[in-house]
Amino acid sequence: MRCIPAMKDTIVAISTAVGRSGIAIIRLSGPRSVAVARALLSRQSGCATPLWGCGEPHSHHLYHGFVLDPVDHRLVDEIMVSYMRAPRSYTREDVVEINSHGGVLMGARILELALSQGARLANPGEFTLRAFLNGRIDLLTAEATMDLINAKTTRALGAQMAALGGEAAAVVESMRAALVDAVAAIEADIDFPEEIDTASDYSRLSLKLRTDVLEVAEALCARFETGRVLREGLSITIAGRPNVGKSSLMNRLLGSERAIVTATPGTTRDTIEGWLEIAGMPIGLIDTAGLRESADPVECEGIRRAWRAIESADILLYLIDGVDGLTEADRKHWNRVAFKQPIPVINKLDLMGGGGQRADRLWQQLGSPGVVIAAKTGAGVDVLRGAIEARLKSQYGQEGGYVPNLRQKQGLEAVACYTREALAGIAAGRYPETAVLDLREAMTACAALLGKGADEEVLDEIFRKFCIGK
Ligand SMILES: Nc1nc2c(ncn2[C@@H]2O[C@H](COP(=O)(O)OP(=O)(O)O)[C@@H](O)[C@H]2O)c(=O)[nH]1
Ligand SMILES: [Mg+2]
Repeated sequence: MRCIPAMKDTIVAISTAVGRSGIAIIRLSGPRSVAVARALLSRQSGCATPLWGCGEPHSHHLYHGFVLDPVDHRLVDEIMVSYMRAPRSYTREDVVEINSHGGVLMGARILELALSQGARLANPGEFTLRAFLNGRIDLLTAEATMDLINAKTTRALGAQMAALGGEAAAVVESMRAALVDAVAAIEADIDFPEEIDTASDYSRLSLKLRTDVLEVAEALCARFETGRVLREGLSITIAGRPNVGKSSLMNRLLGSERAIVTATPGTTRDTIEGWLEIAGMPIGLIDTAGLRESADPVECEGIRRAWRAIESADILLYLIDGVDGLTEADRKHWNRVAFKQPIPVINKLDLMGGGGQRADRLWQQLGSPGVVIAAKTGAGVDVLRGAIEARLKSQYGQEGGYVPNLRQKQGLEAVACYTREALAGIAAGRYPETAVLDLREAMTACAALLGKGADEEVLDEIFRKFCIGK
């Protein structure tokens, strides 16, 4: 386990690199940030003339200068540099940020020079950890920072921005406040029972606990699944007999020639995956080997993998060749995949005379309407995209708002569980002392969500997943 490091030292990391030739940012945080930077910075490129003299540089001010090697005064890079005096910085420590224009290699050289001046390489997430330990952000916001960096899609971005904007912390704070109120009221009743109209007060208190704590926690837990989908993406598998156009559809949806398309049945031997975004969600699209009886061991393995991809799919597209119509094999497969509630898709519309009528007959046979496309020409593919989008929305919930991660969901479950327990106790007329104990546990769970009193192990687990430089 990594220990939470002492914050006395000054840390440095190269944090952002836009492409190989883009701008790298070297960020220093800690009491010696200015001293370390001062040793490297020069006003002139040809000879060492201190950029910052011996006084303190202006805070929140952008300087132009050069980095020179402090040993031989050779020019390393032309830079822009800023200083953010504590506590008005990301970490609440003295922060210096050097924008290197010379790209990643130059950035790495500046990082090395900073290390030679006594800075220490930052651990993953250590800047954000310091921001948290110094009380600038709560744990929910810290986690949102990380999820933001990892966000693959605009919708994931929106959810994390909600947490970053303090929405998550505000919700948890308000649950905690409601719990504190309830505990205070019950304790007052225990201490001065004669002053309270117990029956009506307890029913009002229970109602408030139910709406302001229990239902809020439960609703957030329910959003966890959406969060999983946003973070990890979900899978759409395309399945069907050989040669119905699965690989053509894959390529069409991805907008690239990802899978090999030929007129030879059995071309796709393995599952092939590509990524796309629909309705702001990351989707792993999986093309599979055509389902049929085969004696070829390689193809058999491919078909076994196809079934596995079908079983683990979040959404299944079952593709039917519109020219062949529904074959006996299709019926068998359709029955076998029915538990997945697949979206049936008829392909090769361009080759179907009287396409509409034939499709209607097919939907009747399947007992489920679907989408008619021509993967080859792209006809109907937008309609299919729309059908997938509708399915995503009905299965994975509404847009926007804060979505908890696994740690947060477990914390919210604890809040809900203890609150439920307290409510049951109150309803059953048990000793109010036991309800207080339960509500205090729920309060502790809220505090833990915000990172209050979090122990080293918990913090270590959370910040280990950050990238270096954040
Ligand atoms: N005319 C027509 N041909 C198609 C269409 N979709 C696929 N094909 C052809 O059908 C054959 C098999 O396609 P492919 O995508 O490899 O099918 P898979 O075996 O299911 O992956 C290829 O020759 C494709 O060009 C379509 O919409 N219209
Ligand atoms: Mg194929």
